[in-house]
Amino acid sequence: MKRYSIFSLARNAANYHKDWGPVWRSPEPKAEYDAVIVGAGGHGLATAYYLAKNHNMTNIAVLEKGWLGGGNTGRNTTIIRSNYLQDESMAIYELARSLYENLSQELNYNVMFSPRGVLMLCQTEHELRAFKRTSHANRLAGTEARMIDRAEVKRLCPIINDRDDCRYPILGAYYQPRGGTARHDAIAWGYARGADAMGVDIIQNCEVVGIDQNAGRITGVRTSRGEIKTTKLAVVVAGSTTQLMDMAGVRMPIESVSLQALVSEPIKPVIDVVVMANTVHGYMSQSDKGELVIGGGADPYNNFSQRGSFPAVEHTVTALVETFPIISRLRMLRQWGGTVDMTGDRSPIISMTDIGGLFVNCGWGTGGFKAIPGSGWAFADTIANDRPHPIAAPFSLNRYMIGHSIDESVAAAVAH
Ligand code: FAD
Ligand code: PYC
Repeated sequence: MKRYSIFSLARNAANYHKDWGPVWRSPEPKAEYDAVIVGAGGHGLATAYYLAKNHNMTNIAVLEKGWLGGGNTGRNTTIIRSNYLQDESMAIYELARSLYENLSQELNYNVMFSPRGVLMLCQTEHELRAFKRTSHANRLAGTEARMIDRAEVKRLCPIINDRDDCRYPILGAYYQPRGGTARHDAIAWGYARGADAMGVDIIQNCEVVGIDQNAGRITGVRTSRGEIKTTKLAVVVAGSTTQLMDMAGVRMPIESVSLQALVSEPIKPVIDVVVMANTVHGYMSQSDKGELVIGGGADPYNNFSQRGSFPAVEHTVTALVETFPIISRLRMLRQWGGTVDMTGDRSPIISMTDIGGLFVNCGWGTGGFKAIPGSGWAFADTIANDRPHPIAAPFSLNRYMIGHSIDESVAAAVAH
């Protein structure tokens, strides 16, 4: 892998990066691979990276219909936390969060992990009780997080409205000090560069249009750039999961909806924690550029739109303004949407299928960015060994057949 010294960085900055080469190759697809991953979002790329790194599988391809990181991975608001309710969830989200801690060193790429702390506000008695319950569960599992009172919320986030005479007064918060954010596209780029350096072919502008099988086993895929043979196929396409799995004849318990977000004009630093206000359906943090990064609930109807809509901005900002009066003075700069893949229990699917060699990783819905390193780790192990990794096992597809749901409708936070 090419490394840059401080001198070459300075030289490149001075000549506008004119001599900076691409950090991953653009190979032509080969006729055959040991494994093919569909989707170059964070989960697909992390899976490729750990397949190569942990399992020595390097004759693999990641096929992406657009550009890598151009799906939800490049559209999300980057909140990282592991304060989920169920044991199965805590295991995978905490594995991911702990891998984030050293990811820049692991990838030799600055992913800007910023453990600035995440506050989940309690603005009703019911929310207070629900988060107390989560806090007990998390502490039992060894996750570092605690309930804090209104005064501490105000100390951590001085711009918050801590008055009593409002519709949703702050009653406290559930605080995970080592939750935070990371740079979203750096996660995609870092994993892509690392996987490419180990020999993985990342092929952009290559849409999968058909899945081939024979006698119940995967034999290959048809793509916009020709046919590719493989006996192991991993579908990791978030909001497009139903269409892809349909090509293999597998019906998925997934609904696709748009989740939108927006940023304000850049301002001086005003908030150095992430705040989620789930009762009013909004959340906010500040980017390194100074923009307030703001989001709300998912669109209330199924759709595949990746655009923002004016009513969503209006709704989200109106909901948040009582808690953060400062935003009434700000201009909103841009907005966008991503197609998220929702399951009924708001937990992901990391699974083998009834078709030999067909694996699927999806259902992360509004909250999969935080899980990328842990999901890639466990999914790669599942693919390499043809059996579910212990952390992935509870998230298999058959939980919907036996009724073992992993209900995370509260922890998933933003409304959906
Ligand atoms: P994606 O990044 O969407 O990648 C899937 C890829 O598959 C895409 O690049 C797509 O082009 C490709 N693809 C689709 N069909 C085909 C095909 N036929 N052939 C080839 N390629 C194909 N999560 C958090 O943890 N914290 C947050 O704060 C957060 N905020 C969010 C805010 C918004 C506005 C949105 C939209 C999402 C948010 N999420 C958040 C959720 C998070 O972004 C996703 O769960 C996560 O990025 C999913 O990653 P992925 O790799 O599975 O999917
Ligand atoms: O999963 O924490 C989360 C989240 C926040 C906003 C969107 N998803």
